[in-house]
Amino acid sequence: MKKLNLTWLALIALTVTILSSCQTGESKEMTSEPVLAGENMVDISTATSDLDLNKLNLPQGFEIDIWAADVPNARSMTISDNGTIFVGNRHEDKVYALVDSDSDGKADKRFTLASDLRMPNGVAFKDGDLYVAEVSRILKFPDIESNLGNPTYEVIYDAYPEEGHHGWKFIAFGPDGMLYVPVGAPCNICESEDEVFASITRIDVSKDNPTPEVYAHGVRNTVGFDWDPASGNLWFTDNGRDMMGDDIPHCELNVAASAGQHFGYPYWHEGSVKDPEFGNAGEGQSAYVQPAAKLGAHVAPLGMRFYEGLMFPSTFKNQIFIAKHGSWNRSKKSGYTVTIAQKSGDQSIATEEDFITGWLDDDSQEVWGRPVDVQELPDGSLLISDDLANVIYRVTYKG
Ligand SMILES: [Ca+2]
Ligand SMILES: [Ca+2]
Repeated sequence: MKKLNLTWLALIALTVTILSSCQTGESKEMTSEPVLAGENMVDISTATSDLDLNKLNLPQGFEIDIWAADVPNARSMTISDNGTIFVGNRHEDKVYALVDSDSDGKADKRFTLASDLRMPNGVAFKDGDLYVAEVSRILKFPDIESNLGNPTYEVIYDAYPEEGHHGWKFIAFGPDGMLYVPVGAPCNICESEDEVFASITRIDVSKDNPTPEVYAHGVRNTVGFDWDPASGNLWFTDNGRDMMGDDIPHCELNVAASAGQHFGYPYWHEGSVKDPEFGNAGEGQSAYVQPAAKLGAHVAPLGMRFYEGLMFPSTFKNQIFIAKHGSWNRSKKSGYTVTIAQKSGDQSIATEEDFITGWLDDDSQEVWGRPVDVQELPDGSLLISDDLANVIYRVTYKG
């Protein structure tokens, strides 16, 4: 017996040694973090939230409910061909996949696809693969739908700036098949020698060694964009500078009709307000693209999408839903709404009105929810992510 025990101990010791050395050797080469099937999934079908949705005001005929509870720091969203919703984080380090497997209008499975990422706010889906933007890296999760329980990723680009200030990203694929990736200004207000700051870049991720190019200049910090289904033009939100008082400058809704345009930052704000510090360093006002709409000062417009569904009344078709995250330093809070911006024909102007209010109590100044992104489901209902309440809402139209 004693001899057998010693043999077993020797075998165990040898196995541990081999495993340790393998792990040490592999960890230098690994670019992905495999998760065993099942370990990364949580059943959220019975997850509940104590939010009082009766506090929210919607137009006649619309209803709002919780689509997914318990989604920590729910930020930007994208949808797969199968209807899986992917959600990024800003203050947390994870990316989630949410699945409504029984099609009852509520998510029931939450997969954690990766952890330990740096502000993985941006998510985009193309040809079966999920792309995630951290601050300086673009990650690709190949064939993600087949690997929700066993996700791996590869780093396809790692040379975006490391600056954390406005470093979190919204990403999306354009009609040209390129991935559009903004790089925010690394400051409240500053002029940078590197043209990649305060820009929207695009990058061809189908290439082996993709290199980004600047598509739009003078964009302080966009955290949401989409392409007009009619014109193909890129529309994007932009967050205005701080420390010029409560009411200027406005945050913006912009249209980029072609590559190479300049949208004013840091020289001009909201199209017509010259920056007191940097204004004289730039061109005259007419050198810069005017915003399509002024959205209010400090309201923090983030996600925006053109509505292409059939569930809502036809007047909503091809109009723009905008999630306003809300002010952080205005003396009286503003934003904390979802709005609808109506285009004026093919022109690059729009008028805006409230679609959902009530997350902010104007009298008490208390806030219980902050909309981040909007995403249409195949049935035409609309999802809204909330990184304060840690939920995703679903808006339906009952008529
Ligand atoms: Ca379900
Ligand atoms: Ca501008």
